[in-house]
Parts: sequence; structure tokens; C-alpha cells
Amino acid sequence: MTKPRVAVVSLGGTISMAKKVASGVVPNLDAESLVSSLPELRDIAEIKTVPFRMVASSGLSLPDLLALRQDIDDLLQNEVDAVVVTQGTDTIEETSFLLNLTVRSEKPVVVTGAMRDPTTPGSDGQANLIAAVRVAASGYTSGLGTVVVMNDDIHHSRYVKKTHTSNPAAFSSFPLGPIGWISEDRVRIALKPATDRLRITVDPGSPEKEVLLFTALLGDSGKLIRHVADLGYDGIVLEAMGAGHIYPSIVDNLEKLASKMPVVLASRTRNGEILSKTYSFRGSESDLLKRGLISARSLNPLKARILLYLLLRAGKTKEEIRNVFENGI
Ligand code: DAS
Repeated sequence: MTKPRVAVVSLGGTISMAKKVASGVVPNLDAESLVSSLPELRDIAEIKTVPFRMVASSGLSLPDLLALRQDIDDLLQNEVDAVVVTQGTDTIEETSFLLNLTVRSEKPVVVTGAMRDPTTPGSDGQANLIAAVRVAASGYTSGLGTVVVMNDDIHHSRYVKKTHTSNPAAFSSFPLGPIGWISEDRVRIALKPATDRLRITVDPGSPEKEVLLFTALLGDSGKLIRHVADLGYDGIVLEAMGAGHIYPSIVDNLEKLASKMPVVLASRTRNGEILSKTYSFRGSESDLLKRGLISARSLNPLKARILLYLLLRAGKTKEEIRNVFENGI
């Protein structure tokens, strides 16, 4: 029986950090080194290795990820049945969501990494890579969008979130939980998304855009908001308090800004939906929505920023952007 063909694309991250310098580790293992240390991978799939970047995931840029999207689609169209991306875990919740929104192919895309580097006892990179290749080779996530495999759990990129700085069980998909898991050599999918995957096409030559994530803080004057347009930002995600609330002193400036660029209202609780008709005080969710802000609904601020960036890069108008946030995700 022919084995599925899986490309392992390496970006760096803790999974690749086997080199100690000064007081810590740095990335030095590319896809070929990661795969060659695990001969059992060849029993699961025919593996192609693709080195893409060698950085901590805090060193990735959004244009890097659009270039990665292109490479993934080329691989899936011409050479392989599935792709596994290995990268740093710090930004997996953003990178996997960006891939979920932009990869055109329906074939499996699986992102993984490690919480403990290869020099640390109990390092989890090899187990995560084997699990990710198993999920990719199974084909069970075809048509489901990008998933993240960590610690034998399969998370959907729409919900996955890093919740701990160092624990190997750092990933959760609150309020849903993982969509499946890996047990021995078996891949189980228990949940599937109820809605179609939103797909955004970005022309690589389109002008770069910048989206600010601004957090509402108790006692802050919010004076930065007055300068957002001058600083060259193209949109903002406002990480508001609770159900979508902010201090009254910046409401007028926010309204002015919302007439110039999309201002998306998300919650710094990073859980639950932005309300729309519960509170009416100045700076409440209903006040801000009336003043032209766009509700992120249940999308957390980090993912809302990725979505807004992609929509701006795709040249969408403010009303089209509002429609996607309110009805499409
Ligand atoms: N070094 C961090 C990163 O590259 C953490 C990690 O990979 O777990 O994101």
C-alpha cells in the first residue's frame, strides 16, 4: 500500500532549539534534522522536508506567513497529501488561524511545536511531531481547516489558545476543548466545525497593513488612541474590558477613529461574546457599537487582529469588514 506523502515544513521554535549558547537555547534544527532523528516517521508517511525559517516564533512576520501559505498551497497542489508545520508555540494561535483563513487547499494542514526544548528532560517535540504527522497522514482533518497538535490533543485553529508559559499541557480551546486526540497510533476526531471555513485571498503584492491591538486598562487615559492614525496604523482591535467596555474619556476619540478606519471591539477577558444590548453607559458595548465600532463577537483579540489584517490586505471596505466579523466567523 502506498503511504501518504507528508511535507514537514520547519520554522524554528523550541522544537528546533538543541543548541545551547550563553544562558539558553537557540534554534538550530531544520526539518531534515527533526525528521532524520525519528526513523519511525517513515513508517507513517513518505516524508518531504522543507526548511522555511529558523527563528523563535516571536521573530515571524505576517508577510512571512503569507509566503508560507503560498508554499503550503504549492506543496499540496503538486507534491504531497498533507503538510505539518513545526514552529515556536508562542504564536501558534495566530499563525494557525492565519493559515486556516488563507490556505486554499482542503488537504490537511497541521501545526505543532514543543514546550520543552530537545536538551531538556521530558522534551515533547519528538512526540508532538510524530502525533502531528499521524494526524496529517490520516487525512481525517481534510476539509476541516488548520489544526494544532500538541500533547496528543488536536485543537482547531479557530479556538486554540496558549494558556501557560511552560507546561506541556499549555494549549486549550476554551470553551470547546480539543476536536480530537491521538491514542497510540490512532487518530480520533470527535468534533467538526458547524460552519464553512472562511477563506480570504490576499494578493502578495498588495500594500502591507498594520493593525494595533490596544488594551483598555484601569485608570489609563488612553491618549495613544489620539495618535493611532498619525502613527500609520490601518486598523485597531480594541481589547476592551468585560463585555466590551472602556473608560468614558476616550469614547469621542474612538468614534472619530472609527470614522477613518475599522475599529474592532473585542474583550480582554479573551473568552465569551461581546454583548450588544445589555449596558448603556458612556463607553459601554452598545454605546461603542452605535459609534461605529465593529463587534468581534466571540473572536478573541489576537485572532481578531489576524482577521482584520487579512481583510485589510485583501482590500475590503469597512462595511465588508463589518459583515465578515458579524456574520462570517
Ligand atoms: N521559543 C518560543 C517560540 O519560539 C517558545 C516555543 O517554541 O515554545 O515561540
